[in-house]
Amino acid sequence: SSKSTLPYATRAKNHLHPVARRLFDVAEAKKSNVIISADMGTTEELLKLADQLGPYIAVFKTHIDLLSDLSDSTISGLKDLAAKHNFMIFEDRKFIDIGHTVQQQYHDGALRISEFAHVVNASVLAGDGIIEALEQTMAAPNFLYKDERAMLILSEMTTAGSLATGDYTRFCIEIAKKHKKSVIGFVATQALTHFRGSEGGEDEDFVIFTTGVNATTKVDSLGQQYQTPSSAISRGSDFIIVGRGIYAAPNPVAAVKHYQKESWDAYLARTNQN
Ligand code: UP6
Repeated sequence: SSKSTLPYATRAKNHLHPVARRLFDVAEAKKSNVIISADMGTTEELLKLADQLGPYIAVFKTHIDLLSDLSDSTISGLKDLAAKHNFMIFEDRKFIDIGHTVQQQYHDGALRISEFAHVVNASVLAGDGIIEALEQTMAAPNFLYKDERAMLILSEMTTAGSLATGDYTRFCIEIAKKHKKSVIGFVATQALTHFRGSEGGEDEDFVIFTTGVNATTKVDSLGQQYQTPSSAISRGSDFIIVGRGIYAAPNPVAAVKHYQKESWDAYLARTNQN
């Protein structure tokens, strides 16, 4: 089969990377493979959403630069809620620059991403130097969060006309294979194993985070394209990322429970557990 049919618990035991192990452990413990895309404009809204939805999600995804009032209390509030509800944090920064610059953007700087985000993502348009640079920072002997940080390569995008396809996506896989110390997987619309050919290694277990998920809507007015939770999971996504489908619903808690159930059921079906 071209996508993982193993339970999260098994993958948690076998994975080489501590951050991937923790992701799978959290999913299994909470019976959730849902990531909320918390695209809020203020700290108050962000923390309120994290506290409300925390029990039902595996990961809280931020765009920390959307906040008009980012401060110490944003970062400490997020970290406290992550501990309270046992979720991980993914900063969807989409790093894309020369190595020297992304190191500064990741660590310290205005956004202090390395302090709060267990997972970040990067674009490899400029080659694998960006991955080497972020890996260097994550692995530095004096880095406070050593072994608690990892990254995903943005290997496909959900917008109409995306250029991240075909050979570009294939290149992302090659880079990921060479950087297993820091790269645990991809942001993609599906499992990427079909790109790898027959040699696709059994020792590889890339985690797939999938954006562009909505149970009721197909597109937005700016090129976004959606698939449903069960479509994403059945095509090999491990964690679905939902923004407006949950936070803009009349009742976000009811919505997150709906997404949690649909995508967990799809996971059980894919892994033959039901
Ligand atoms: N995102 C995408 N598509 C991509 C990459 N990232 O939608 O290819 C991000 C967006 C947003 C979230 O930046 O934070 O995922 C999707 O939000 P939505 O569910 O409200 O459309």
